[in-house]
Amino acid sequence: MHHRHTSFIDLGRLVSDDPSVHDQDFRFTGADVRWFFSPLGYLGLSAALAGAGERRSWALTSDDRGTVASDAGLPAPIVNAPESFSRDTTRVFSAANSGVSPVENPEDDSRGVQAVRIQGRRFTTPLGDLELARSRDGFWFSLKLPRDAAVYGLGEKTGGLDKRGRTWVMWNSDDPEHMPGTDPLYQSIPVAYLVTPEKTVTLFVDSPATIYIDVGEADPDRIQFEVYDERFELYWAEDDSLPAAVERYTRLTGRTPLPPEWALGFQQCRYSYFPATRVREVAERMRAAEIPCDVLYLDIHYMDGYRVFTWDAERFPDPKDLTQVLRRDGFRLVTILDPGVKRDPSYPVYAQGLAGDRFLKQADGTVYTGRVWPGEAVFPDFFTGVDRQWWAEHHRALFDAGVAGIWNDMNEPADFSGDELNRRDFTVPDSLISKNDGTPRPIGVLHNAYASGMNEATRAAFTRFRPEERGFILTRAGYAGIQRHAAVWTGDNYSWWEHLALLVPMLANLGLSGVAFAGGDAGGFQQNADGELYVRWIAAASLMPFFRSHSALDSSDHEPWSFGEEVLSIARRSIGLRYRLLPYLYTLFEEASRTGAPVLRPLVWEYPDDPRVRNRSDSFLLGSALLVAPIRERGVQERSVYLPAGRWYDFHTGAAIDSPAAGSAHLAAAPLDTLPLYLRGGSILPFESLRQHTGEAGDGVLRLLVAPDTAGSARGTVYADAGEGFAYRDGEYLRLDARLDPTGIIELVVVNGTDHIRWRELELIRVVPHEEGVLAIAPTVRRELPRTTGERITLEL
Ligand code: MIG
Repeated sequence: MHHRHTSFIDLGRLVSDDPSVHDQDFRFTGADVRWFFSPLGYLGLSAALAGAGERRSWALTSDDRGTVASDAGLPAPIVNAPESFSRDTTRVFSAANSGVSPVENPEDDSRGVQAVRIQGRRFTTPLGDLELARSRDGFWFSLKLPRDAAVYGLGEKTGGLDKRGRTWVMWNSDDPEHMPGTDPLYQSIPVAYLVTPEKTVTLFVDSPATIYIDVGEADPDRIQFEVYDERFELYWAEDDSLPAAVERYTRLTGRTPLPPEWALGFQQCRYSYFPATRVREVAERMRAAEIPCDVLYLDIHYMDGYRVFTWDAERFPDPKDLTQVLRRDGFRLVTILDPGVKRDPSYPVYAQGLAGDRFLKQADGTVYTGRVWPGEAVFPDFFTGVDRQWWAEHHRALFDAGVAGIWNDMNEPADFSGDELNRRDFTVPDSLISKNDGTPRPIGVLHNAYASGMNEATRAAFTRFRPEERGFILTRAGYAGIQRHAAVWTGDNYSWWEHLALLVPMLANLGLSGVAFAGGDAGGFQQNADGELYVRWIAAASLMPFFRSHSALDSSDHEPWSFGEEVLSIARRSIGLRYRLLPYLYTLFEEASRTGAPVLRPLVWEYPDDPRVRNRSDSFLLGSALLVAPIRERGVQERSVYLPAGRWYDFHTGAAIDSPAAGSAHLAAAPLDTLPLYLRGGSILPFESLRQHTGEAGDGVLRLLVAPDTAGSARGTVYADAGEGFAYRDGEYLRLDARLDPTGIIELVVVNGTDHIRWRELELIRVVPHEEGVLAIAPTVRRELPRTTGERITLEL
């Protein structure tokens, strides 16, 4: 990756300032600067070094690429001609360097303090001021960062919810030993939301090269970007709210497609389950122990000598038989894939790839050989369409065997021959060349999109071999827009309480960055969980979008039964709660696929005016109705839970808690078997009977838990369909809106009806205090489920 350098070049003279020649676009010596309006309402800045060609954007959806010219009746993107500016700035401001002029401290000191002189152009735009300069390998720009703005987004980052006060790096890195403060990690999503109570400003920088983003670190009043690329596009928009900004951003970069319902079930993984008999044992044990579960994983040991798209004939003599046996018992099998292809002339994937010129090369034209699990390995050129198609074709070996989903690992890409100590360089050399669909480019400027190309290829494989299925892909690395192709897991965490706590802000910001379908290895990947950590983690992860338990090769077992009877029975209840709430979760995923709204939300999403939630990530919201407050410390049996204004119901007792306008902290009892969980007054929550996997029919009853607010009103919605396939696109789905008014009348409206759902009856339950929890109470009203479009029913509750 690019390490930060200190040379900045004057952007140069305007080559021509005749406005009739360049309109609002400027050509400087050395760079072209172009303004554009995106049809989605972004003001765009496109900056390119002279001679930099067009390039494919890995972030954007294909139908959102168009731009309209500034003369289409839209305001001028800049208010006056660009002015020159020159300023000295220290890279990091600290007590140690305060008062030290940059000139006295021109190079790195031991703490990384640098002094740089930036000379460039300042533009005044309708959205604020922007400073732009050329750097040796790309561009630097900065914008005003209001003091009262919180900064969210930036994808998969460590740290708190608000990313202020630090410089973050975009560079996909494999760091299996990462700490709660490590940066960068596996994903690079360069979108930032500057949020004040009045408005949200979105800044999205479209470049898959190294980007440093200084969020008010060197200068608390500026957000600064250094892009190590010959060109980038900045998308800049202003919205009234964070949800509106995320809706706009996900219209630009795409949304998480509706997953098959089974992918929302519990998933059990291990590095590695083998041989086939062991996998069957795990499946049988799940059923015997009554742990609801839909998915088992095969990690790298299923392959023949770590050759991708092969099976180890001894460990898995009949993979098709295995998937069929598992399937009869309600399990899907997901297999891992790595990009590295073993360098072995007798291995067809390698031989054909070599013959077809499918691998990354060195500048001298020879194929690059690195080192991954199979030993010497070569790396497919995922930036090139025909090579992606070639990769997709090889999935036949897995799909023919009945594999249901693909897990793409190591796709930063990790390369063991890189620098083991500096994980940013634990990847292929930047100088490798990609054919890049006919415009060869060094990998160093495409790096962050490598995994996006791989996952796009996997999508193509589903389209090719499983056209009737929605497909399930899980990826470790990715770039902006990755949500269109794959779910994301957060890589190699540890069985540490700190990593459990970290998941909340990390997943919240991933969700705001477009990735609704995300989760972290429950129980922790590295090292050994004890029963307490495991059970607390399972409780929290049960209510996170992607729910998979995993553990490393050299760790002890992390299955629900690995920690004794007490843990097993608590885990059974936690996982069971997820299954009972699947109608709600599925409704949230449908919303995410349509609007981009995250499934896991920071409190600030729902309570933008509450200053006490602006940087709060000790709890989260699942959709808008449930507040989850995980236990994130050892030995703790209670915790403080902040409840924003309004009525809340303790999910375990039904007790109502009224939080005043300013919000209030509430002391929650949290013995080992209790996750502090609150239902928001004013919501109507869909749930159903317990199933052991999503292939079961259940008892045929859809239940709505009605939780009135202080005024006695509530509303909610249910989306349901066949759970797999695409018939929903032709109207085969149920959308039911429910509304309780203060007189106690509940109105149900079938916005869209279908018969192709698993419920026949509807039960309405009004939340009342009950010592066994709000789901335990007797039905208030039970009747046939309305499922004809336009049907409207009123009932007294
Ligand atoms: O370098 O395939 O993050 O989930 O179990 C380790 C073995 C490679 C890293 C993944 C992890 C997976 C492991 N992989």
